[in-house]
Amino acid sequence: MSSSEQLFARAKQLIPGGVNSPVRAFRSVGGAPFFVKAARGATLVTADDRELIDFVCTWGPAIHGHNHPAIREAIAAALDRGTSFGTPNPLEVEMAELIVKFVPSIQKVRMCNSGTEATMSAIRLARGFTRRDKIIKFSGCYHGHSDSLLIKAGSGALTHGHPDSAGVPASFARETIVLPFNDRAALDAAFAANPGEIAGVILEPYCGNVGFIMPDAGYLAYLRAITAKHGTVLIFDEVMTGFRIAKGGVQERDHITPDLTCLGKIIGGGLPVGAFGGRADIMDQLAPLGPVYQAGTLSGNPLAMAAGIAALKLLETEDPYARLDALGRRLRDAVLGACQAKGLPVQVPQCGSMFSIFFTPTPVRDYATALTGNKELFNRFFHACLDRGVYLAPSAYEAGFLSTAHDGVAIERACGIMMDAISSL
Ligand code: HOZ
Repeated sequence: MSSSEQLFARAKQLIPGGVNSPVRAFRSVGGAPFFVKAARGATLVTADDRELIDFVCTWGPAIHGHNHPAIREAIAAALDRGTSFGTPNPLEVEMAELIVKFVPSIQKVRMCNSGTEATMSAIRLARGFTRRDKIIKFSGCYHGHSDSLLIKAGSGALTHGHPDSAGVPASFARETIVLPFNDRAALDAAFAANPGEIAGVILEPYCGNVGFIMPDAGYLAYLRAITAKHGTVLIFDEVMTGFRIAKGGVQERDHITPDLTCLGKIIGGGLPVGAFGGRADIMDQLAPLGPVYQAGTLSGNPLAMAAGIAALKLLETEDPYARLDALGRRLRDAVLGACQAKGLPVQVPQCGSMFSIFFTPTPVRDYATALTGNKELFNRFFHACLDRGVYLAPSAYEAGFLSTAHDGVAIERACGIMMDAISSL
């Protein structure tokens, strides 16, 4: 038995499914997960001493690669001063200043501990601010696992065939209207059918939890206009895209100003974190200023703030976005070329350091077209890559991520492996 197999056998005795987050269990792609004992740069080191080129990047945070020296030093320095104070600390202020500086729509920000907390709190805030109950989300968008949002959800929920989770009361689900992404007529109809009732519209402006999907030209501007017209709070979930698509996220790249934005992942530099922010008049409805309650023992944790500040400062000094996009295009072209040579229909949506691979002739622009991807073929591709030393997300419905560490040798090696994997299918 390998070390990973032994660890998984022990884990399954005590942890449901042997994992602390469902997609990690490999159930969708088949086989058993490997355990990782270390990571550096673009590489994971498994419990069995295999080295894998990693395109999961801890599901997005590791934009500088794993275990970057500047982030490690920042954490070590913070550790010397203490791990948690339960009082305001100076690093929270520095983090807030950086977020407000870079994310165009954010005037005030509140830190929390995960993307799920950020989206859950933003929804409550939108409801408290508008004094309305209903929200709109889009099928395939995943905003963490709170009750209002785990309906027609992507990511692990879709991967495991439960886009509507058990345990969400029907009465809660009734307050969530689910629409197809990229469909203006569906938006018009939902607002017409629920006049004065919709508190917020939440979306991943570039979807990353049903594979990677970009909005049609003008769609985000349409959303901005219709929500403004109806006094509805527009919430961008930029947990994945924030500081990744651009320093200021999709809103900076596409020049759209949402009312609230949810962040996570990169802003924690690899430690647990979340944040939500936006218009000052909305944010000031939060306790202690206003009536919308939200709190957290570890919110603004000094270690997470130190790691996140180091990660954001590196983005400021290195400005890696053109380089990351070139790496993304290199990978996309390699996959497209290999599939063309093999006669396999494929779609490879990519923007900057996010991408995904759908084995389908159909352009992917929403949940329904994402499902046209050949999942069985994806699973064989996934394992062919893994056997050769490249780790992709173990699901046909997750995005891939690149980091600044995927340059030179790593990206060329990964492209060669992926092309060979495709020719083996
Ligand atoms: N739902 C996460 C990605 N979209 C998976 C997180 C994890 O398994 O670590």
